[in-house]
Amino acid sequence: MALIKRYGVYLAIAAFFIYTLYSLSFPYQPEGNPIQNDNKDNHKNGNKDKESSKSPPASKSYNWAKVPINYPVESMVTLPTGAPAPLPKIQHAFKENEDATAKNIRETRREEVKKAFEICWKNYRQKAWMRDELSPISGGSVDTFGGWAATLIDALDTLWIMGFREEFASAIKDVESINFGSTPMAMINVFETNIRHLGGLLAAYELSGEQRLLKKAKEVGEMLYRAFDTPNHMPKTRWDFQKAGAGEKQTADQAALVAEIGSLSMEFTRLSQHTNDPKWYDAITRVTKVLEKEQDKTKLPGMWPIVVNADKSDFTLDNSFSLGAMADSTYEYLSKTYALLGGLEPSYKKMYEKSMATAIKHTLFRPMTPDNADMLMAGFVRVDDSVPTLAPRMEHLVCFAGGMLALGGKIFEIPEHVTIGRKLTDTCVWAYKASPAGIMPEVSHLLACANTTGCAWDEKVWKDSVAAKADLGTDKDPLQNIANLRLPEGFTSIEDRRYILRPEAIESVFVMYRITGEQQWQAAAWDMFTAIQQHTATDLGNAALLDVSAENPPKQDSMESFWMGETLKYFYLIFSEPNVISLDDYVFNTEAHPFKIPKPKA
Ligand code: DMJ
Repeated sequence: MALIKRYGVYLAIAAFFIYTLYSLSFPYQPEGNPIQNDNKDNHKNGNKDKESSKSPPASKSYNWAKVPINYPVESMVTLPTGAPAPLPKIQHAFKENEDATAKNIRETRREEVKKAFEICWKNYRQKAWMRDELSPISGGSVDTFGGWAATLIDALDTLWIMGFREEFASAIKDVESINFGSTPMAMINVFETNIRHLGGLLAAYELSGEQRLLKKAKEVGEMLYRAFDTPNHMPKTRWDFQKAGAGEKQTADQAALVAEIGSLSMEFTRLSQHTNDPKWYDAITRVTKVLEKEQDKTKLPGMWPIVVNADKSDFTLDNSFSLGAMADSTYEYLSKTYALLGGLEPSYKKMYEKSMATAIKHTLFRPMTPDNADMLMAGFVRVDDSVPTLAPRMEHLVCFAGGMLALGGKIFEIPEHVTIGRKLTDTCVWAYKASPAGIMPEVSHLLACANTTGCAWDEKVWKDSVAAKADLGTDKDPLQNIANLRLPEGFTSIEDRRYILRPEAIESVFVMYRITGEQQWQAAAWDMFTAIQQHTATDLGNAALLDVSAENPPKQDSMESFWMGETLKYFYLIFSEPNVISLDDYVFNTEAHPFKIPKPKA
């Protein structure tokens, strides 16, 4: 018992520390920030940001392929051999002859998305080239992920898919010049480097066949491989690059976010497949084996908690579970890695089925909304004394789950998952529509029905829940106070009102469209795109928003690389012909980089 108490305190501290780190990477700025609220006064911000825009000095440079390994593995797990098994058909059987009017509308919309991308690309090239991000209001630039041109690498395959072939070709020589052996940053986020840089380079290589990109992917792979050089071969997640480069011994983290441990399998598998070097597949298989071993031992068997002890390979201590932030892509990668391995590694299927059975049972709730729509959302579960309690939380990040379940339902032929995927995606589309800006907030809570089969809208119940939660006290006019909270009907609180150009909602809408062929998803996508463009577009690109519940949301001088790598790519693809990056041929990594699914020989 004393041990449990000690671990409980330790975990709480570790979780708080990690959550703080996570929040710091997406800092909230108050509404009154003049940088955001006075776009006319940009020159001031420009000056300020330009100073901070100077490239910081780079560190010593390491040739990662030659940095000695402290804990070599005794034997290597190799890629499964044999002919890939055929996957069931994923995409809807689209008609060859598209109606002329529908085609015209679709193509016009696709071109609008392309134009938005082009503005961002040109300004990134002109004002922030080789830096991680363009600051879309001031025209400054920042380094957030190693200083290795994150936006350039993240956007490469989007360039290719959108047909900007000259820009693609002319960018390659600059990609070649990126030095992954050196960084001005103290710590490297292994997960982000993996999904953005390694994923981006691999997908751009696959699409173009350009060997120089595979060479760069290998360089990133050599670097990331050193993060696995720990006694138990579990990776460091926030990684001291300099110490590792100097050959210092390292141990895996005692408190790591499960998403940062569990979302390396697609890229590492793919790198081994392309290089015929098994070491990356070996590295990731060691993590997969721990996930498999721990899956039934956690406080919510079937799912893994948000914080895990990688150093002890113990994933059983934390009591928080979610399909959303800090866990998300661990679940996403199960079905997709299965597909990438040609269906030859059954453990990914088993883990998908078990984890989704638990998630469906414990994390889903039906929101109570004025139109009584039959929808679902995935919330946040805490387990105390073996009793799970579900909080009806909604994150923008969790909106990927609709697409994940719909795709998993197709891959593994589980129709119920496709139905649930649709209902989850419906809630995200509804949340966009319900918000005054037409864009859903980053984090909120909804009013949940008592069960997932449904309940009728009750305005009084909603208002009472809002009042109780907000502790509106004994003010004379509690209803006016509710209005001041600026909550759309059905929302009980909004904890984070930002929209930081995230892709998850359009990602699921895109998957639902390709799987069902229903035009309603294109219509929903267009509403989302027009709202996002209306509020986020700047002269130089698109900016994150601070408050989507304001009619004119104030902007933040930030444009993460996933806007061009991921969000705009999904918007473009939903208005493209369905055979462009077909879901029958590709799986997307969690940063929307498409990898080709191996097929059996005809
Ligand atoms: C992206 O980097 C990836 O989609 C990741 O899985 C989650 N966070 C961002 C986008 O919101």
